[in-house]
Amino acid sequence: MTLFEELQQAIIDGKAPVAKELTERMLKEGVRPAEFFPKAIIPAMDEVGRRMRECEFFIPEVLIAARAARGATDILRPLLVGDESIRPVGTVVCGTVKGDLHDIGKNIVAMMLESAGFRIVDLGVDVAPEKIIEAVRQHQANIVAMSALLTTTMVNMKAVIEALAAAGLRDKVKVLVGGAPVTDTWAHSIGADGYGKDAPAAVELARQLAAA
Ligand code: B1M
Repeated sequence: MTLFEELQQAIIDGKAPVAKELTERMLKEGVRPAEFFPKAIIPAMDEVGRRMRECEFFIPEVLIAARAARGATDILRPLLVGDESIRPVGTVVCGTVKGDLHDIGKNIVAMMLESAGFRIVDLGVDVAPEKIIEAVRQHQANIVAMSALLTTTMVNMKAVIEALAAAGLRDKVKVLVGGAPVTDTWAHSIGADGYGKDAPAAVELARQLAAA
């Protein structure tokens, strides 16, 4: 088993201390922080999702796996973040939409955006449209990045876009959306400026939107 496979297994098994230990060991051995996501963390959580679908895993197992993934990402976050003295490429207000508590994907996207030079204002999960409006105003953000993992909460992305328009902010910010059930077609239909299928795509799109 490779160390990436061992880390995947530790996350699936919900062994947070093992996941942390392996992450630290792999970093010492020269693995680049960005490599952990496609090679261990994302495939592990995909497997957790498959087991949840097949009713092999229930909420407690999923939660402890998520906690183990978090153990690894907490170590990686500061390493992915760029030098703070560098002028930010743009300011992104991000969060998981109202009613939705999933934050692993959103955190990865936020970390990768941060490492690409964006200033991040992360509002967390279950974020109401009003909180986003307030943060856009307060931080003079130029991008709003929303994540949704549930088909039942995707609709709240539309509510945010409508709230931005009602507050007179729609032409001041670009809106980027993503999350497992979100598609390009959905993004277009709600009037978003772009859809990122994964974190690297979100970074690419955010760069284009910030430059536009
Ligand atoms: Co939930 N859950 N969950 N869950 N959960 C899913 C999403 C589900 C698909 C599982 C399943 O049935 N197979 C299903 C949704 C079904 C649907 O809507 N069609 C589901 C359900 C039903 C639920 C509950 C309703 C279960 C219940 O209570 N009965 C409940 C809802 C709670 C709520 O939110 N109100 C619930 C709860 C939970 C936990 C709390 C236990 C836990 C979340 C812990 C946490 O996030 N802190 C959890 C988890 C972990 C999952 C799965 C297993 C994994 C999600 C994940 O972290 N994936 C998930 C199954 C799955 O998706 N495989 C599932 C890894 C992550 C890296 O991927 O978030 O997709 P993802 O992010 C990717 C891309 O989507 C993209 O980039 C990321 C990196 O590449 N991306 C963006 C994400 N946001 C982006 C934003 C962008 C651009 C790209 O631009 C802004």
